[in-house]
Amino acid sequence: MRNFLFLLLTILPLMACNKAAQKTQSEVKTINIPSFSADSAYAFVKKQVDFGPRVPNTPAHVACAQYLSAELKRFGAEVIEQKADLTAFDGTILKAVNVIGSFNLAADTRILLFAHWDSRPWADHDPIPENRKKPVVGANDGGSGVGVLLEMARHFGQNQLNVGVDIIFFDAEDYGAPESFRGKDTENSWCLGSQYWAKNPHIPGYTARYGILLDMVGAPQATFYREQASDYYAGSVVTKVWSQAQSLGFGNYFINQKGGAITDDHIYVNQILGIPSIDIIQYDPNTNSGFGKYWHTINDTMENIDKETLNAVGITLMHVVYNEAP
Ligand code: AHN
Ligand code: ZN
Repeated sequence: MRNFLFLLLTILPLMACNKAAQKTQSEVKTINIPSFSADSAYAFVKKQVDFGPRVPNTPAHVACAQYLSAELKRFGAEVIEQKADLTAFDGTILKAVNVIGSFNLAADTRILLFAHWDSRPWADHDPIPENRKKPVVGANDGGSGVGVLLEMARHFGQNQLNVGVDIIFFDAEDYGAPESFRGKDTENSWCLGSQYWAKNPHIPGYTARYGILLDMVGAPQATFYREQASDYYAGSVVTKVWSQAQSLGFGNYFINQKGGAITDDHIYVNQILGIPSIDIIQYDPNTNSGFGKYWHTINDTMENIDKETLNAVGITLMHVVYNEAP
């Protein structure tokens, strides 16, 4: 009896599939999802790293902003460089630039994709004390999310989308107060670029169906758990992305379990603009920080970027975006 039930349970879905396969070509809605290239995404990460650390108020930072803007334009986006003087926790005025690229501007339904592009001025989690005043190269922390989004943008310009997509590269995310700093409101010393944009969106009244933040999406065998604020504000978006990943065979990267609660750019997009937004962020339960062993160290370099991880995130998000109905 149990065998029979088992057989029935396995055969029934197969029969259902078969029926779908018998549909004529015209009945089946075919969506062509352009093939995300991990090699290309990797090259976009490397290009950023080659400028040097993208620390605000440095020539490398100015040059990289220019590069990001030019690349988005080259891919056919409408680009806005949103400039602002932002005050850091220590009083430093940061010459910040949020780089915004829009595709399919006529579409009312919009998806927001974002990552921070600046790198941290101090590797304050480096195990070697003398490295802690050096800047973070930020191949993973900053570079990886932007690299994946640039590769997606390359396709957005060439393959018709059903929805509008806005890509924002936020500045001044990683200028947050070090743990040694004893001051008030250190929590809000992070994510200055996204806080500014959420209070001053590039289009007054801007909204989107949902937002997806990519943060540290390039480490070998990275694991992405359901970040707690993402689940609170946008649980259905988390489920959409994680199940898409699962069905593409990337369930070893996207773990369908509760992760940490992270202060990141998505918090302000959720709280200030009310756009349900999630954070795809590496979570490694086996490290102290939870962010992997090279986080905020001088070893956050290209040697620790893996194309397989960029591939898993990029292909998953291409499916999510191209499957979105208007
Ligand atoms: C805090 O450490 C408070 N948030 C982590 C956000 C972050 C830093 N992402 C990359 N670098
Ligand atoms: Zn960081």
